[in-house]
Amino acid sequence: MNKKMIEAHPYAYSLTDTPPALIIIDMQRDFIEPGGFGSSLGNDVRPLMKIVPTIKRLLDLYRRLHLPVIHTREAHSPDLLNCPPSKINRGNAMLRIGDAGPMGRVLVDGEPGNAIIDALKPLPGEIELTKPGKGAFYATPLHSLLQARGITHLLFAGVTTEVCVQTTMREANDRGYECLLIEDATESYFPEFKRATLEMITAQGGIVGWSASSMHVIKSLESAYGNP
Ligand code: TIU
Repeated sequence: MNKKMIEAHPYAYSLTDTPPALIIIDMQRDFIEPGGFGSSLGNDVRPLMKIVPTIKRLLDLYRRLHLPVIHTREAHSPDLLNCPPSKINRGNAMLRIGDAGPMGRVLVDGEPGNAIIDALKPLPGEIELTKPGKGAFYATPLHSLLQARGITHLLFAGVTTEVCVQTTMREANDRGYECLLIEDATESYFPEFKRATLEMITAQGGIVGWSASSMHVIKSLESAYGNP
């Protein structure tokens, strides 16, 4: 394996001199803890906790090597003006966006449930981006933030695999980014949807991008960007 490659599916992912950004999608209490938006939609949120140590390992590596990290949160303004009625009214949720729940108003910026979980809390200086949609490019400055830093390669972690992670990866792919989804750093309420997403992203020669294990990602980043 070349020094600047990650062993990946469907084939090796090439790194460049400009390190890939780690995009950590929506690791917020609303999706991961009982009583938030995820459970109000009828989901068992407990399986999502199991990726936290893996994401923490990646985050620790990124911090140690001073590589770029971007945290996202699905969040609406308190007046809900950036939340279309279609999103509020969709489905039959016990708690709708903007309603008061056990962790404050659901999916509203600044509420306790909207915060990123303590274990993965952004450090001062790290970019924490709020997004009103499922994709992190829609109605956010993400593309310009990345362009300003010359970043062309993105590694993805977070939840949920088939909703916000996949949507963001597809948005990024269409904008010309080389995208890789870290297999054991993403999770879904539906194991079969996670599996299907990994397959559909990497099918057809990597139609949306690559996937790799955190072990291979960490090993390659250490080798490419760590101290010699
Ligand atoms: N419901 C679900 O699976 N996901 C979301 O609503 N948002 C994210 O994936 N972050």
